Amino acid sequence: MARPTVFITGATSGFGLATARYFAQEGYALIITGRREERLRKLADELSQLAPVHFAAMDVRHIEQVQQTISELPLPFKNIEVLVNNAGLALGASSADQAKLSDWHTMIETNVTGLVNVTHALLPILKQQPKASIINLASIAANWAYPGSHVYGASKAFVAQFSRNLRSDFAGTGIRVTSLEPGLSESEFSLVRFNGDQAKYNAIYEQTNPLQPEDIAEIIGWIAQQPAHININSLEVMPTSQAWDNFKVIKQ
Ligand code: NDP
Ligand code: 8X3
Repeated sequence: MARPTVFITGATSGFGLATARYFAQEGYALIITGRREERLRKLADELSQLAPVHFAAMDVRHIEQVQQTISELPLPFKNIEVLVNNAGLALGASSADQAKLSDWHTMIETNVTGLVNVTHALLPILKQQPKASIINLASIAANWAYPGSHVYGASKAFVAQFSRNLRSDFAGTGIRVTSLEPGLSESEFSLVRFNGDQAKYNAIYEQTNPLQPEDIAEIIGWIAQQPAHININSLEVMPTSQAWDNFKVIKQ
């Protein structure tokens, strides 16, 4: 029997890379994507000992690249059962009035348009499977406001609501949909957010024992491997060191 295939966006780093390693161990065929082709090639070399791997460099913001990747899939990789919509980023954490408009546009184009591009392009394939999963990486920032989150959190709120709406459309079909909402997690995410500033990266994670990409990969694998009659609608996960703060009241 053909292996089930998982399609992962943003597999060059962090959650996506750990998820590729996880599914390779579980006997899936892998389609790994991202913009950094050299990293994809290296990961494909590593994982092809365990599983069939196809890699394609693509930018999720560009629908023609997404469509080309899908149209050029080799036959053994067409049986896509799991889509992990993981590619995404935050840029900056200053207050809204200090933020760059170009950063806002990049976050919307990647986290919203990119995720929508990949989902739309893969739905015809996912619909043909008796059992399929779309696992969307939202964030705790979708659910909770915090200073400096502005467009990042709003883009992830889109992901969470889009997931619920897809879930409504596909209720009773083979397609399950999940919004996965992690909190503080150690990855290149914070290097990207702080424009490569290692000191800021260190400050974010020090003494926090944050979630690791492998933690999230295992959760993604668990969601995908639920029996066909179970849909995990949403799942918020934080390290034990993280929790909510009080509402702030500004005395005037
Ligand atoms: P990383 O920065 O480690 O990984 C992000 C991945 O997204 C990279 O593989 C990157 O690949 C890819 N990516 C970014 N932009 C594009 C693009 N335009 N086209 C294709 N791929 C792209 O971050 P994480 O692994 O931590 O984050 C993964 C997801 O999880 C993101 O959506 C993030 O918002 C979300 N998340 C992260 C949390 C955290 O604290 N780390 C917490 C909650 C959610 P490349 O640069 O090669 O294209
Ligand atoms: C990333 C988690 O806390 O930086 O999605 O918003 S946080």
